[in-house]
Amino acid sequence: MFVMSKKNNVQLALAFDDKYITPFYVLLASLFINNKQNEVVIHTIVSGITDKDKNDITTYVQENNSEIIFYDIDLDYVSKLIVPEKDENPLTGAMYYRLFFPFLVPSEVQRLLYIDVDTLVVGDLAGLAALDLNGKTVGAVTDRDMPVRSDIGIHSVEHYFNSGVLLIDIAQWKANRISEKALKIISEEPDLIKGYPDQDALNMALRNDWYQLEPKYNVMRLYVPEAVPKRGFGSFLLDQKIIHYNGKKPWFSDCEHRLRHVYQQYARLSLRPEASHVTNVQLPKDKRAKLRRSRMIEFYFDHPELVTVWRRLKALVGR
Ligand SMILES: [Mn+2]
Repeated sequence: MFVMSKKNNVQLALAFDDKYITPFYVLLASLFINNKQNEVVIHTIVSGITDKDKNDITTYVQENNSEIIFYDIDLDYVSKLIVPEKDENPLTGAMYYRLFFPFLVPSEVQRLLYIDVDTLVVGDLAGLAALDLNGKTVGAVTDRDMPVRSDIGIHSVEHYFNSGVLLIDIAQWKANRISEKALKIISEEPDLIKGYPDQDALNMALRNDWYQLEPKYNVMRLYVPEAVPKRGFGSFLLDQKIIHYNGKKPWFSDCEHRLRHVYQQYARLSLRPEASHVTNVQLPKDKRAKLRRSRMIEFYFDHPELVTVWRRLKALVGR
């Protein structure tokens, strides 16, 4: 007799404001396409969208056999927290929403997987949701893009994590008062914040208390092997779980993430196919040159036959 196996349960947390509703839809498309075998519950904090938007989202989630819960937080409180200006990657107060989930989710939720909405879920998340954290409060991936922060006791690149994917042990997070500590740093010691405020503060609050996840759970710009040609990405992607467009976003022409085209693919499969459009960005001269250089390197790796041509040319010239 065929017995239906019990579906694996994945408790996800997503937070965004109205500026990110389109990438949110693209993320949902990628999530549902790759997690049909799981029972997915989506815990959501959102601001600036209409009730109709919420209804549309709920309908879409239910059509995909999943559940979504919206939570309200004190937006006045959040609006008082600092939001540093970063011209290349504009920040909003929504980055702080992640700190509130542990107090909002139902008590039966023990494990919560928070992911940014500038991500795509390209694999099955069941394994991650059930991963052993070796007694640590969160699981996260090292962020190699950030400078070493010896001033806050983080002496190696390895020991600073990216806050875009956080596997959270709820009970331990609450017991160790991680949100309280992070919020205190943000509001009382703003001089310690050098990079992304939520991420810096969480790295301080969770120092030596996070479990290093494999890069496939948060595939940032620097984690994509440059030398893999684009046509070889199919097999590379099979092993990845979450792509994170940290830095420049894939809907802008100056995105440097090697997997930016994957966003366009999922956008076309989403309820917002127009999201596959890439907006052209006018860059200052120096940045234009830098981007052109990085595109040329990609072109070189995408066309391995060029290597042969290049060698032959050099041989002809005789040097
Ligand atoms: Mn992000």
